[in-house]
Amino acid sequence: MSNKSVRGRVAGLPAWDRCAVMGVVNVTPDSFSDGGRWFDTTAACKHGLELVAEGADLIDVGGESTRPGATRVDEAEELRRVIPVVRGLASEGITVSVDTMRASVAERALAAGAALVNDVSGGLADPAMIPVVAAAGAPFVVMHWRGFLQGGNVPGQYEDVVGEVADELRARIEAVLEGGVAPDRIVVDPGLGFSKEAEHDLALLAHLDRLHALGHPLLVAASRKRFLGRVLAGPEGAPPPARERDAATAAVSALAAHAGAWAVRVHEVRATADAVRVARAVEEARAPGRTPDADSAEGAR
Ligand code: PMM
Repeated sequence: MSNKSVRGRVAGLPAWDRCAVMGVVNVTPDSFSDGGRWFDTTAACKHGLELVAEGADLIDVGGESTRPGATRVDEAEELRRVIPVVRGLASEGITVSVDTMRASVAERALAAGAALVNDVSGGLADPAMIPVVAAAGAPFVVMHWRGFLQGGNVPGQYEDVVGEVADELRARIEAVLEGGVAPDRIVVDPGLGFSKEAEHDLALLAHLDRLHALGHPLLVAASRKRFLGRVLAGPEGAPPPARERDAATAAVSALAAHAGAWAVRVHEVRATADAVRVARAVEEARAPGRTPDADSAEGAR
């Protein structure tokens, strides 16, 4: 997948002919940009359905905030938050991803109808995660988060952030493959904002081609993140609050789609749904009739 127009396909998920839109439903009281808004099952399911109506292709359901300083929720509480929402959305025919670092939550979510496991620790948080995902034959998002083992969002020190993130992701991919997850079910994610400063996030976005060279579809999750606040504020200004970063998020969605990302993960779907469609139309104008996935993997099952 070194060609930037080839975004790949993930076995076990539907095939989209453009960059997919992953809408976020955080069933948490404390996530950095939407904490507390969908903190009950009914509100969370309703919000997921709204995001699909606005153009989301899949919905990522999470029950634990990873904001700096957040304390971990216990397993019972995470299950209580996540499982009914996964079940509710999956029963509506929606493709659901579960955002969790716990194997038990992943396992129960897959049984409740989730199609994809999104683990921000890349399988490091829970040694049972990779075996559970492998046994279920589920697709798995491997995200880069160097600080995880050092206790969370410690500031990252990088000489060459793109090269180091690529190398560290390669090592995680090898571990996940060794654990029995099929190569065509692995998605990689640079982990924007996770132990990274604004300059690191921007460098990664500028060089998505080097992450594509890892040979797996790429998920880009820039939505409302700190680096966008920094860009919008300029060197001296105060960053706008998270919920005023949606236009900037949509700009990143267009850039990521144009660079060949498989999917973008966003809180506000409508503008990003438009952005990825415009990116697709421009691609089509460049090479009429050629879908980006035409020459990769076997497609949805
Ligand atoms: N970021 C957050 C949560 N989950 N999952 C992936 N794969 N990549 C990310 O960058 C990521 C994530 C941060 O919290 P949010 O849910 O409020 O965006």
